[in-house]
Amino acid sequence: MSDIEIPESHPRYLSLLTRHRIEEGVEKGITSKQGLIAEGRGEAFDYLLGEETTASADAAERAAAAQLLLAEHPVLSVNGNVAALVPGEMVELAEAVDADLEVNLFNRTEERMRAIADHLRDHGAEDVKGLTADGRIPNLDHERAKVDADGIGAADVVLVPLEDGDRAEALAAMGKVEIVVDLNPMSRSAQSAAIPIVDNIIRAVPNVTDHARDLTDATEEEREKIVREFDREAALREAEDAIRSGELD
Ligand code: PTJ
Repeated sequence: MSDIEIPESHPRYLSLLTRHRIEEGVEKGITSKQGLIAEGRGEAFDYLLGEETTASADAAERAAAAQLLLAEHPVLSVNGNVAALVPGEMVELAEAVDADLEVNLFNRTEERMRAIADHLRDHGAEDVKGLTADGRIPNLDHERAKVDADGIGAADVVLVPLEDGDRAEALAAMGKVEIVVDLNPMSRSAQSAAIPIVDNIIRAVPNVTDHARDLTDATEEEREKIVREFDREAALREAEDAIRSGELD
């Protein structure tokens, strides 16, 4: 048993756990009501992908780990869904790749910003960025453009899970190397990413951390080779093919 009263052997365990966490996120003021809708959309794609990490998603997760380890200033962006679903896992990933955590919301309110920062601290985060909001993403309206100048503003590599398409495109246009986690390979976020991870965030984040730990002793050349050999077009195509054909690898 985990944090819900359902045995882990239940065939829909992961889906039920995910729903439970999102519901709890809304109750705690962390997740927006729109987050419930986003989760439903994600679940539909996950169902079509067999609710497991495909070989191509695993390759993207390894490339993401290598890219984060190569970065000068990596930042992991956290929204209301991510905070509800994988708070401790995001803190662990930040530690494994020495990245900053920054709260960055589509529907920004000061209350939710604070609640999410507190929630991350409760899960072991020491420093949480996002509340200073002294930087801007160009070409977005005021509230949606806010970032920390020394966080996402100064980052060279950004992990943006479950991101809105406009903001994903605007961040990519700023020249950031963008790693996106999104179960919809056709979304503008996935399409604008240097490394699109088409997988459930619940599986993706711990797997990126495992790869990062595995690559701790790898040389810079080895990490660069993994990033270079990752084929984003093929990853997107394979995910879309799996969804459309119903044939999983
Ligand atoms: O907390 P906020 O205010 O920043 O808002 C967050 C949401 C997610 C509500 C906001 O960014 C939003 O509306 O996003 P969209 O446009 O609905 O996009 C979310 C994308 O994430 C969709 O393509 C979903 O398929 C995908 N998604 C949903 N749940 C998961 C997921 N991808 C991976 N894992 C999931 N669990």
